[in-house]
Amino acid sequence: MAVTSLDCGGRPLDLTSPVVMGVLNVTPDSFSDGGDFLSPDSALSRARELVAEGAAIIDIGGESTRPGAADVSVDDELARVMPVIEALAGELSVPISVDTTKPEVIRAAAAAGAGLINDVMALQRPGALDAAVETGLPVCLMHMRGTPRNMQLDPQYDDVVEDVLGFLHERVATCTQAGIPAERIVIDPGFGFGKSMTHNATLLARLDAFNALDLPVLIGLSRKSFIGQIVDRPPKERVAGSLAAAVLAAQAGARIVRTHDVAATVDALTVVDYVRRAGAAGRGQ
Ligand code: 9MG
Repeated sequence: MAVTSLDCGGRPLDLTSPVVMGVLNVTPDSFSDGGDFLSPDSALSRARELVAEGAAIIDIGGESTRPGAADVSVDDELARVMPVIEALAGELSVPISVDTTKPEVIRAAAAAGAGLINDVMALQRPGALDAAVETGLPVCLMHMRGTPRNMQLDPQYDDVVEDVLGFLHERVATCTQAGIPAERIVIDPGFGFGKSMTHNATLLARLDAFNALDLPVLIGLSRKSFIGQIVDRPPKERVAGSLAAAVLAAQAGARIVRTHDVAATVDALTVVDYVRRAGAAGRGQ
């Protein structure tokens, strides 16, 4: 991978080892933690906890992207995320990512000190690409088939890996042509976003194919229904299943793991990285 560090608005995110992105949903309706951190005070203390547990970056979102989620207006999304970003940007030692698809939120969050734009629509909403270019920040381009409202209604692919890779390849080309250099681009296959159980499993089994784009890969599988259906557990009891998926992803080369369960994921990735480095150095001979 050519990119080993991201400049998140002046805060570096070192990617020489896999890192953890802590999830902070300031929403009433996210599938796992909806409503838990809706008040600014509870969101701030959760962010501090995530950093203390070892998160290298915090992803703050004000619009649920779970299947069937309702749209949120620009004003409501700004009212949810901006007080939290404004309060945390000057305080946290790690960069803040804003999970949004809206140009107005991209601009406001960047002006308030956010360091990365995490867009589940890969900057396809009208105006989003221009807004992202203006900020000069790195972006995470995620694949989604459909919209959160309809994405799980029988998604179809010819070859899920080739189709998702092709989409990301096209979005990366569009972004670089618009003025976002490759050094500022992260890609994400979008687990759970318009994918069946088989699609998700195939993407995870063949995740190493995404290294072909020579860009950092981010994955989000934490507590998702893909894990829940395998282990037959509700969201807050899917930690062990999510860790297994995070380990498989890191083994395949994923550099950023988005998770609700930061401390456990940091430990799991630390073990993966230790073993990888020992293997690379030829220790134990
Ligand atoms: C906001 N959000 C929810 N799930 C996600 C995932 O898998 N990847 C990214 N980049 N963002 C996500």
